[in-house]
Amino acid sequence: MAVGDLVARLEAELARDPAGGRVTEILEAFVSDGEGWRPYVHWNETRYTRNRIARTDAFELLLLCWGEGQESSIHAHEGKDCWLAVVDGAIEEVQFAFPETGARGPLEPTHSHVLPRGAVGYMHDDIGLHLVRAHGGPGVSLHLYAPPYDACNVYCPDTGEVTRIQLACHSVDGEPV
Ligand code: CSS
Ligand code: FE2
Repeated sequence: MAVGDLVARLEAELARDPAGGRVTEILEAFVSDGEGWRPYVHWNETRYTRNRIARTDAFELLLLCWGEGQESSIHAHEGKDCWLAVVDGAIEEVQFAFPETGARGPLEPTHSHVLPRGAVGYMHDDIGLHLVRAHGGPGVSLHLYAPPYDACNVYCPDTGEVTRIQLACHSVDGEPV
C-alpha cells in the first residue's frame, strides 16, 4: 500500500468514525504490504526522530525512528488518541499511572510489553502514561495522533514532576527541517 493510500484511508476512517474503530486494521494492512514508509526514515545519533508524513485538522501521521538505546520521556497525550504500528525492529512500551495530585516520588511501571514488527498498539490518557523505546536494536514505528497536537506533558521518573515540551519534527514529507 502506498503512503498516499494509507493517508486517504485514515482520512476517510476518521471522518466516518472519529473514534477510529478501523484504524488498527488499516495500519496492520499497511505494515503487511510493503515498505512505503522507507523514504521517511531519518536517524539521529542522540535522540529518536519524528518525521511527519501527513497532517490534517483530524490527525498527524509520523514515522518515529528509534536508534538502539533511544527512548522517549514518560509522557501523556493531551487527551488525544495515539496509535503506534511497528514497521521495523521491535519497540517496547512501558506504561505508568498518572501520579496522584500533590504526590512526589518515583513513578512505578504498571505494565510493559514488547511490540514486534507488525504489531499495533493504542494509547490514551484514560489508560495512563507511557514511555516508548527501541528493543534489541534500532526500531521504526508509525504513529497516528488524532487530533494532532504540538506540545505535551512529560513526567520526571524520579519525582513525577511535570514539564511541558514542544514536539518538533526532524523531517516533513521526507525532507529534513
Ligand atoms: N508521543 C511521542 C512518541 S511515543 S507515542 C512523540 O510524539 O514523540
Ligand atoms: Fe506516546
